Amino acid sequence: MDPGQLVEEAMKVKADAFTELVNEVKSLLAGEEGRVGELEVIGRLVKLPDEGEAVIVGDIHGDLKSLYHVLRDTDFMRRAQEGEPIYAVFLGDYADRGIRGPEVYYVVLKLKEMYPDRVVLLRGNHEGPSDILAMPHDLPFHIISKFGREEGVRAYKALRELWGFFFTAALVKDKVIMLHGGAPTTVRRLEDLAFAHEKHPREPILEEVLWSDPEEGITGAYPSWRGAGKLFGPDVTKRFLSVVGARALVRGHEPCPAGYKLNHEDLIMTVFSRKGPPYFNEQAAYLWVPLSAQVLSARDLEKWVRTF
Ligand SMILES: [Mn+2]
Repeated sequence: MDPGQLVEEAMKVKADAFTELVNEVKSLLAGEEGRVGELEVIGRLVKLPDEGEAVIVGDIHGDLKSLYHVLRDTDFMRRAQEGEPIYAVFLGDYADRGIRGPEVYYVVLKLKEMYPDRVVLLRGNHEGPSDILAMPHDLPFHIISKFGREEGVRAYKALRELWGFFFTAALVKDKVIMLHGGAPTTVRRLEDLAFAHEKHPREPILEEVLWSDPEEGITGAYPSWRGAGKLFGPDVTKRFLSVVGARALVRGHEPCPAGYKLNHEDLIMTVFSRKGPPYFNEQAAYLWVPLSAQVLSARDLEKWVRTF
């Protein structure tokens, strides 16, 4: 199958097949622990090897066209099919604020089903726990428009259950930590991150991973204007990177006019992979990076950024 066929399938899919796919991927993710191909799964943290290449995709927010562009540009499906060591890491926020949320879900879940040891689906704040739902949340509207009320509600409920199985973070040891929002303030060891989902809401780790944003010129962390998560300073980033054993933090969550940006003395790279309203970024971006590349800071990733 090629990306064009997959997108066509996503447009035509019936409610039953959609919900069945969601449930299949849920079982698949629930069973991922320990070795999954070359991946190593601990709780809801996944470690990638330091060979092969990774396509790292930021927020898509229902922009099926941009997702199609990334798949076509990288030839990800053919490469994965032929057993090339290529990985796709999605940084979360698949739906809301764009009209093709259900279709985007269909595509990424189908990729996970077809290439389970090559696709990593991270959790964004739009896939958060039910006590901190992101707004605006227009996914239910688009699902019901596509499938009708009764079957749409069933499909939506299945998706809500699926979110709890998405990964919190992905790590390439000594190089890059990938997550949706920001560096949590209270992580003392890697396991705190790996099992953040079990500690929510007693501890704020998962909330901060999904919701936080880097802020320049501050020390420590402050409450966020978003109403969840924090605004954190470079000292928090440095401490977090040393605790998890990485040199750069790659995250999505914030729209960037150029599709990507650097923060905190080049320790953080934000990638935003969607275009169109309600955002005003002229370019979108994703990363296509050899996992063997030397990474001493996020600046070393800049040459692997692809804008469109
Ligand atoms: Mn977000």
